[in-house]
Amino acid sequence: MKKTNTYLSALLILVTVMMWSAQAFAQEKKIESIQIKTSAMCKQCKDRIENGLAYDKGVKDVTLDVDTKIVTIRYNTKATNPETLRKKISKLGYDADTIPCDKAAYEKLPACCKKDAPKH
Ligand SMILES: [Cu+2]
Repeated sequence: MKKTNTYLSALLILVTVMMWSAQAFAQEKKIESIQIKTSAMCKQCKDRIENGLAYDKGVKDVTLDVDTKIVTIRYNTKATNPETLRKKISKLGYDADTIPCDKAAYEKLPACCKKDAPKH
């Protein structure tokens, strides 16, 4: 009888440990990278978008390439998602893939950052 109890306790501990690690695994951060096409025109746009996103929930880092207008964002999939990130870019006044720029935010951009500005 005593032996059975010891065996059961050991089994119980094992199961508990397994459940803990399963939980820990589920909570583990998952970092993904996404590339979003924006309507950025210049260095100012780059700063505006990078600074605008850098401190957003779940964002690990943001890099915008002015030549290709593509912003690369590394983010925690548990804290944010591509749709939220695109909407945020739109709110900053820029197109983000299929989401058009927020009109009011776009109007506030300096002339050199407007989509019809000459390349500079
Ligand atoms: Cu600009």
